[in-house]
Amino acid sequence: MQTHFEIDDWFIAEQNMKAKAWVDEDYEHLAKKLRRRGVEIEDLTSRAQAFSVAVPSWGVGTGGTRFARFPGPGEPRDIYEKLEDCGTIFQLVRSTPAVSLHIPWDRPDDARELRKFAQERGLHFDAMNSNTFQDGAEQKLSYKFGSLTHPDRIVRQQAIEHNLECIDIGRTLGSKSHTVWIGDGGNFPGQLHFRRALERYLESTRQIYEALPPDWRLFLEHKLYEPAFYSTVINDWGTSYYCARELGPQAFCLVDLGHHAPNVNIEMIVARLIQFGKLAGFHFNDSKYGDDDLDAGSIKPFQLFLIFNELVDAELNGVPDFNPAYMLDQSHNVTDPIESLMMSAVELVRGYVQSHLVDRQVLADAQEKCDPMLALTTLKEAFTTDVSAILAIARERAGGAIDPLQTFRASGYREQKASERQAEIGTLVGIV
Ligand code: RM4
Ligand code: MN
Ligand code: MN
Repeated sequence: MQTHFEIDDWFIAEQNMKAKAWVDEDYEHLAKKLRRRGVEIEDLTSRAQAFSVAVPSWGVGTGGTRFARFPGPGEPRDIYEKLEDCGTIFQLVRSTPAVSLHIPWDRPDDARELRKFAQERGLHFDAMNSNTFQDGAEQKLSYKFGSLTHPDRIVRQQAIEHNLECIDIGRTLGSKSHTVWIGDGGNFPGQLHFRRALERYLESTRQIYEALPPDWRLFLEHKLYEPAFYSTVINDWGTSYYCARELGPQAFCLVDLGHHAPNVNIEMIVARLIQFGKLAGFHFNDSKYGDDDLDAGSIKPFQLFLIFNELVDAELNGVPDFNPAYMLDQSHNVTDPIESLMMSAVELVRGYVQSHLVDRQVLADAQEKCDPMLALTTLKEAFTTDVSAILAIARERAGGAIDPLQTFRASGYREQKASERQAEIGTLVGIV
């Protein structure tokens, strides 16, 4: 008797048969159009197949806001069930082979066993994430007034040790990076001594840095506000860059798209960090107002494209040691998290492939000849090209679904999980 429902590969193949003829026709047509522009479609399809983005373990549960959380049916109740859902996302879209864990939310009893469980689903572990923005059940001292920058040395020590534990777990899981995002900051003017708080941050992160295995990277994640509403210690990329430089060559700056003030030119921040050799990678999501954690590409798809345009430019330029880590970091409050994560992954591959369509020579000439209209239309030509057929064929060739959303819904996966995962998991307020 099978107790854990899985989508069969033959079911995916059967669903693909229904859409295959139309997709092939679209693909052939697009191939012809691209050839006119001197682009070989197969190159783009291989690039689409090579693209990968990590899924956050906390993204497969329904998120919430400060006001409420409305759980969906069949939510994963533990890390094993979360990995099952991550496995399903991977099976359908094929571009999400890695999972990023948050400790203590996903602290494994047996990290070796967890690694094996993931491997059996074709998954591996991406960056570890520490959590010193909440008080955990087994924790002695509170982070209410800070963690790595807390005025009390003993609290800072506790936060440092938590980060060391994350690295330790990550070693067993085969992870190669550790992300530090802290909520430390002040809610009122005068609450914090700005310079002293940053000094403490550096002093604490230095101890974390020193514990890194030699082949690991440390990712420092900035965010302008929330939970602190007046001042945040690591509030912007400049502060993050300063700290990464102070720490050393294994420290980099992570860009979460939601962690900037509205209208900030994020693609330019990306270019700066590439130029300074300090771009760690991304937490992809989208937002209208702040750290809304909406689905990637849902509000500002052109911005997403422009970010990929910088990344592809660096890739094609052969920028040394250019190796950005891609991850989704979203909170799904009103959608099925599996559907959101699948469709977000698809949007990232779209931005990546479209960026490869930019005629770099024409763009460079337009820049040199001070022709902003030609520069913009060159970008727009790539951005407005519908590459959906390339994405679909790339998924199909890798054994995934031509239409992941329709295939997921037709499989009855969520309904099956709703009956398998009966236990009440609560309606707590919060991000997860
Ligand atoms: C933060 C930040 C971190 C994420 C937490 C849950 O705003 O984006 O990366 O781990 O939320
Ligand atoms: Mn993030
Ligand atoms: Mn965030």
